[in-house]
Amino acid sequence: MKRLDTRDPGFEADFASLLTAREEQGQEVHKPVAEILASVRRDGDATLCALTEKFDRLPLTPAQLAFKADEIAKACTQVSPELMAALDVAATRIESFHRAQMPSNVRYTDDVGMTLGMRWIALDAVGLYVPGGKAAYPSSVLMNAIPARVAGVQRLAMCVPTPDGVINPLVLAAAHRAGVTEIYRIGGAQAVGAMAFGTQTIRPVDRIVGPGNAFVAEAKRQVFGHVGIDSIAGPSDVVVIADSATDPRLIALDLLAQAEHDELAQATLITPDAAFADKVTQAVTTELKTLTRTAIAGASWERNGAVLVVKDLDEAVALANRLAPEHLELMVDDPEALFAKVRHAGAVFLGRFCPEAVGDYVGGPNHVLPTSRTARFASGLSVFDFMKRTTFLAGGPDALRRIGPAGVALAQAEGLEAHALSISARLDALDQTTPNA
Ligand code: HSO
Ligand code: ZN
Repeated sequence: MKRLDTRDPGFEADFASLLTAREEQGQEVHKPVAEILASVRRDGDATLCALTEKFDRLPLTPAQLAFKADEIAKACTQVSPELMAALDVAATRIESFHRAQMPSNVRYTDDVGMTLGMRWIALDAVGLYVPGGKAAYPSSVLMNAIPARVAGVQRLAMCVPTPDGVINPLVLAAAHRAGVTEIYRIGGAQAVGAMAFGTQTIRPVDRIVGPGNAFVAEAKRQVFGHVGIDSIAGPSDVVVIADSATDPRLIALDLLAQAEHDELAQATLITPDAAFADKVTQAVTTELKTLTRTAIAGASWERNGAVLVVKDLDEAVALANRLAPEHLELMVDDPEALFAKVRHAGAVFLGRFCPEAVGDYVGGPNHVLPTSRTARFASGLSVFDFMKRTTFLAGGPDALRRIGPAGVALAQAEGLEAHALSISARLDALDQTTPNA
């Protein structure tokens, strides 16, 4: 953990090192991924079955690639009623928040008599990648799938690898609750290829979303352009701004909730109170001892953790804006006053009783958020990721008379004669039919 004080002369240099992105371990994956994608494109299901046997030790026929309805129903019965109820609380809240996001179409008639507008239309088909094993978060299935369905996407295909045939039933239950329409037991670059290009049994989709390992991320990069993709997530981070009135243990737990995700995760405390900073640091050490994921959380805190002591809360928000965190907690008396000054953050959590973990599961806003300081220009997943806009223009003779000549002039200036004639020929026709107009 790094501890910095804005009053120290070396502060700017040390802070700059916090801003530099944490690099993922370099893995040369471009070539193997390109080969897998080419093979899926060429041999379809045969490649999917062969690679699933190779990587997941699971021999399948093409007919077994998709989970059957009764397998999904059975998974739901394996989940405890309490957990099914919790899933429902989360899903219901995520659904209503994303429904509130739905945009309105634009349509108006202007002073020259043209009608202009923009219509939002859902994508036809979306593919959702869900990692296997311990990285499979049922909450992320809800966060990716529900906005797509709310946006109006009719076909939502999901791929999840099942190493040795093992699947977390809660992942299937979450997919079922979220309205996923097809689920395939495949993973890796081959799953991304199948969704992008289609195979004999899997129809292609228009956009692929969801987190994955280095191979999945690279596969998404390589199919981009042929289909849309979501942004490629880096390691997760949180900035907590806290004054001394919060229990230091609660703040320590918020930092550790981030740290336990991954050794590369980054948790940062910003506080105007140096003694409080000491207490939180001690509490982190104490709590770390009892966590099940001590090794991961400890490594993250050790390598990427930071405590910044500032002169006041205004300076705290200014630094948070420079860090452009994925998550920002405002654990202070008047969080709204600070929030007014926040410009760069993926998601903000206001108030001492509103920790990020609530937002990870049951808050309602999406937990798929811009990482690695991309909150400077990017936003979390939303219904907009599953829709596109079509603009339109409607006009008659009067409007063409008013604005057509300017179009002709610009077309001539660009040397595009057919463009100019396309407009001027219509103006001529109007002159002939209504010579006195
Ligand atoms: N904090 C993660 C999401 C998550 N947390 C899933 C728990 N499960 C990235 O926003
Ligand atoms: Zn989390």
